[in-house]
Amino acid sequence: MDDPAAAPAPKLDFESANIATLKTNGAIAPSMNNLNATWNPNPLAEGEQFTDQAVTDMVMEAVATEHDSGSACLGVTATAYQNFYARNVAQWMFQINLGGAGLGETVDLTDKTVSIKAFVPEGSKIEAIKLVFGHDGQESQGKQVRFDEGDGHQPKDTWTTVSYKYINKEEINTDYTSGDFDIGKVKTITVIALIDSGTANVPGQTVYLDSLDW
Ligand SMILES: [Ca+2]
Repeated sequence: MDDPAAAPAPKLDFESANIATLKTNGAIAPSMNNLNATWNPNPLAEGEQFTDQAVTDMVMEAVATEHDSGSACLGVTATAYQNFYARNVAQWMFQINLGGAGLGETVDLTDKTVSIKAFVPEGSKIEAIKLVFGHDGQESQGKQVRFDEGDGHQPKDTWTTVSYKYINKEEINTDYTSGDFDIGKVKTITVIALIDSGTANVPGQTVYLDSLDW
């Protein structure tokens, strides 16, 4: 039955019925990408090396106590590791593979505003979330949506829209876009959860996600 009062369903509604399948087929997974992190507390001891694994302990599970769409959401919990390139940032990265999620092997996101709903629990150390589009080793990073204290920052413990619309690599709404990135060929959408005063690894950082759309 069509309900004209109901909001249209998002392209990907995380629900108890689909999260296990999305995990099994790799449609949702930790993202290693190229934002390398260290497993070790900082500073590194002499002779210690950074590894290339940005996420090692990610748990992805259906959560029925919170949702933006449907009746459940996806809880993602992982240790936020110190960013190799930005030493005052700790983060974890979670990837949605669009093909595995049934949204298309390569997706043209030209002129599309891609959004996901995020819920950062009160007490979480996560201070910001952003979206990254990727394909074939290329990426375009959106701007952070901030959840720490201060003017214009989003509150925790409520559903908040995190979105990114790519314009071009020079635009101020991208944090970084690689040289051969093509918005017409997007294969992955990555969610980065950041602790921007994090100078060491921070375990057990959860964000609830729901309602990917564009
Ligand atoms: Ca849902």
